[in-house]
Amino acid sequence: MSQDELRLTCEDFEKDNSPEILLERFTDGELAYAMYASSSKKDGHYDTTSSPTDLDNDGDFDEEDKALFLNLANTFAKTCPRV
Ligand SMILES: [Ca+2]
Ligand SMILES: [Ca+2]
Repeated sequence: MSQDELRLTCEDFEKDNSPEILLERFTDGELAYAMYASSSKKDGHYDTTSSPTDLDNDGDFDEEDKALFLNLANTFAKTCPRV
């Protein structure tokens, strides 16, 4: 049985004084995919995602995957220190 791990990180790697939320998925310790969310208004509300990923494993990337990730990002963002 494989081990899946999800890692969420707050980091302002676009250097625009608004942190991005990075998601990395590891399967058996190997990075399977990574994507990030950013806040277009820099107000802590995450509404933009990077590269598409099939988060819900139904074979496509669509609004469901995007909504899933943005929900995660917005929830996690509440725990991030404010810059
Ligand atoms: Ca940023
Ligand atoms: Ca999908």
